[in-house]
Amino acid sequence: MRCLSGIQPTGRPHWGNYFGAIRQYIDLQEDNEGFYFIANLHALTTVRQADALCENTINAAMDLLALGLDPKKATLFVQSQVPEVSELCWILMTGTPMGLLERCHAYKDKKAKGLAADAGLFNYPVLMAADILAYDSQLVPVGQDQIQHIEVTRDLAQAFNHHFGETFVIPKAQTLVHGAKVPGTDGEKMSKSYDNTLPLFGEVKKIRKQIMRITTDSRPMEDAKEPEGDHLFQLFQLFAKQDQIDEMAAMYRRGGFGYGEVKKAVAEASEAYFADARQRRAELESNLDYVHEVLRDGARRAREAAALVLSRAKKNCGLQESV
Ligand code: AQP
Repeated sequence: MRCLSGIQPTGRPHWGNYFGAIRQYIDLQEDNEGFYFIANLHALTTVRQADALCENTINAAMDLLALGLDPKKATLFVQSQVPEVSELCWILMTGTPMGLLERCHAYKDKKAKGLAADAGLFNYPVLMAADILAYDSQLVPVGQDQIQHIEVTRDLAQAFNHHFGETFVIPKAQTLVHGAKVPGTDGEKMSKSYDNTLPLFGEVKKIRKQIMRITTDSRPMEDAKEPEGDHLFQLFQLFAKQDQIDEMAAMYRRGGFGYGEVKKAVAEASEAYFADARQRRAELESNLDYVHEVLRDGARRAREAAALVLSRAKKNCGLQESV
């Protein structure tokens, strides 16, 4: 199956990005054809410093490689290095109803907060549709927050196919049961813009402090607590094995424990879980030529695939290559 997904270079990746999406990329690369990209065109709507965007982009590539994305099994590339996608975006935009985009949550939420939204944010779902459709993607592994955007992709592809004839493959989203919506330190969805993230990489001591600051309820220690619905328990679940999860759930139900104990368990489990990736990340930092080579090769392969779909779309809608 052909799989595709992207991650924005808007800052350091967090547990939500990994357990919602990146872990799926790594699993899927074994038996599928994967295209994974650093979404720098999307990030340009929020990162407005050129140096920072460049640095974040290469950092995101190192993060994915360190976490286990294998360039021999999957194609890793930078979005802006495939200009075919931007051309396809325009073609899709010509048939996109305004109402469809007005209903999209990224834009709606920003408007609701009274923040200024630009055309880039408004049209974000169309560029995302182009990203997905340009590679004939069948499966899009993502977190729950992206489901609506994939529905938009499906709508746009179906409308185009209906109007101009069979052109695009209709993709499906895939989310995981544990990980579709990872909570942040305040219990809301973990998100860079809510400032409640726990990063994958960075100073261990600093991350431990952030874990110790996770908000909890103020019920007395001796009270029994329900594990389900408790965001600290949900974070523990991401790292622990089933017998450890069962043990922790029983401890919650018995009561008589402190949340500090759970936080310590989360810190230890997460440090052990990401230790190898941390080591690989340090090695990649001193091998930047390799990272650039992977991205160059990835862009070449991605362009080849996207050019085929763009040419099909242009032919079908009457934009002949030669007249
Ligand atoms: N909390 C989350 N739980 C599960 N999955 C998540 N994803 C993001 N947050 C969670 C998934 O990570 C992938 C990459 O997403 P992105 O690069 O678009 O990152 P993002 O959504 O911009 O991350 P943030 O932190 O939420 O940034 P802002 O605040 O800018 O929106 C996607 O598959 C996403 O579903």
